[in-house]
Amino acid sequence: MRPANEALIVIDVQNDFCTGGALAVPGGEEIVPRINALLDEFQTRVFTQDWHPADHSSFADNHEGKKPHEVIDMPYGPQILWPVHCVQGTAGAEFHPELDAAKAHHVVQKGFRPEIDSYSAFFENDHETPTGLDDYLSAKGIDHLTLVGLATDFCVLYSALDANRLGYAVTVVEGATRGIDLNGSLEDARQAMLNANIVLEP
Ligand code: VGL
Ligand code: ZN
Repeated sequence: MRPANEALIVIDVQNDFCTGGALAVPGGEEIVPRINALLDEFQTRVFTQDWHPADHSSFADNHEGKKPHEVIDMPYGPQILWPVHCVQGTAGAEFHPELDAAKAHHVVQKGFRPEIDSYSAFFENDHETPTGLDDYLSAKGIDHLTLVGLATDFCVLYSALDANRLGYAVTVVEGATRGIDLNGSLEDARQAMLNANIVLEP
């Protein structure tokens, strides 16, 4: 068992990010057994859940003439457009059925405001509006986070960088992540995490 100052953060292991899902990450479901094994090592386990309304501004379908992976300018900066995914209350938004989700102590739902996306477990994409996770962890005296989940180059990356900026020691278990890899984003993500002194474990 890890000490009480450590927490496991399981990012977006949801059906829509697994094979057959609306925004499938190659091999997304392969990480589930590894994550289930890790859960028992940690005294604090937090899961995040991408949780969008149907009219969410990150969906290409909600922008006339736009296709997934095109980039638009939002008031908070550039935003990649995605296929409709993880719509609140749909099967695609549920955790993968083999993930031991009952072991979560706290679930952070994010991306529920139509006008702003939220990749990070800590802040929306304006890098300002907090999700409350920092307060939750700080109140427990947690200062070391291990991150796993989907996708390495988006929600895991943003969560890891924000956690690092907030002063947590951050480890990403790469073998328990999978990436989308848009235009080299997976290698860029690895470099950004290494530059921030985030520990990448196999
Ligand atoms: C994610 C794109 C859109 C992720 C979520 O979980 O990495 N990526 N929404
Ligand atoms: Zn999303």
